[in-house]
Amino acid sequence: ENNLSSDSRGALIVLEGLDRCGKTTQSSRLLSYLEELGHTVESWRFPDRTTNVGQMISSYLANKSHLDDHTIHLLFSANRWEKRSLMESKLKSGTTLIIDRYSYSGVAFSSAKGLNMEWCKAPEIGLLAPDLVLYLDISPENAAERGGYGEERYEKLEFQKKVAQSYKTLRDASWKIIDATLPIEDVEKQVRETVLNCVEACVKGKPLSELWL
Ligand code: T5A
Ligand code: NA
Repeated sequence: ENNLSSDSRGALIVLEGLDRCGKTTQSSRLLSYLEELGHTVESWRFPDRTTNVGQMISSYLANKSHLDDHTIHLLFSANRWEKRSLMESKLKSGTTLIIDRYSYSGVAFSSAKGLNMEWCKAPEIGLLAPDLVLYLDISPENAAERGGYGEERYEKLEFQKKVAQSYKTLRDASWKIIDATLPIEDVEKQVRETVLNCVEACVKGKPLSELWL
């Protein structure tokens, strides 16, 4: 029996990786899997493009508006802060959250532009710390081959190489590295095993904690 959330809080599970690594695909599969096991679970993503802040971010990513690098960094962070209290209440009421991108994306992408990493981390301090970060590991070259990049601002091979380097410096004990170059079903298998092995142990009796650890 796998009780991720019985008589305890939900787990905060984050998926991270380069553009095209397969986060969206794996989030929805993990959601269905945990639902089938009887868990209360929701799938979220950042940026949350539905809010006012999220619409500014979406316009920036589509190259329809231009913002100073620091300004857009703070908007990405604000977009997480506007969901923080809901996130906390969901987790405390036993809902597990699967989140497609989080603070690690915020820091990895902005620092890849040359912004100071400590400066990038500062506005994330006090957001909820994930119990588990699934890093979908793929080389920038491999990711670029997946149907090619679209029009979004960061979907460029040279930039993604810098993002991959930034991610490496952010790894901590909550991270599990998943081989994202395998077929979708094999990636899914690794994700399931990691979630079942780690999350119950992570969450049992462990209070919610805050970034930056
Ligand atoms: N950003 C984000 C910041 O700069 N700061 C921040 O704080 C945050 C939160 C938007 C951008 O914003 C940046 C990062 C991003 O550049 P987004 O909307 O999440 O972020 O966009 P992406 O992450 O780029 O979303 P993608 O759709 O490109 O990638 P996914 O979700 O990782 O990949 P997915 O699942 O959609 O799959 C991509 C393609 O690959 C195929 C899929 O079928 C699909 O065609 N695929 C596979 N092919 C072969 N083998 C597999 N195992 C495959 N898995 C999926
Ligand atoms: Na995506």
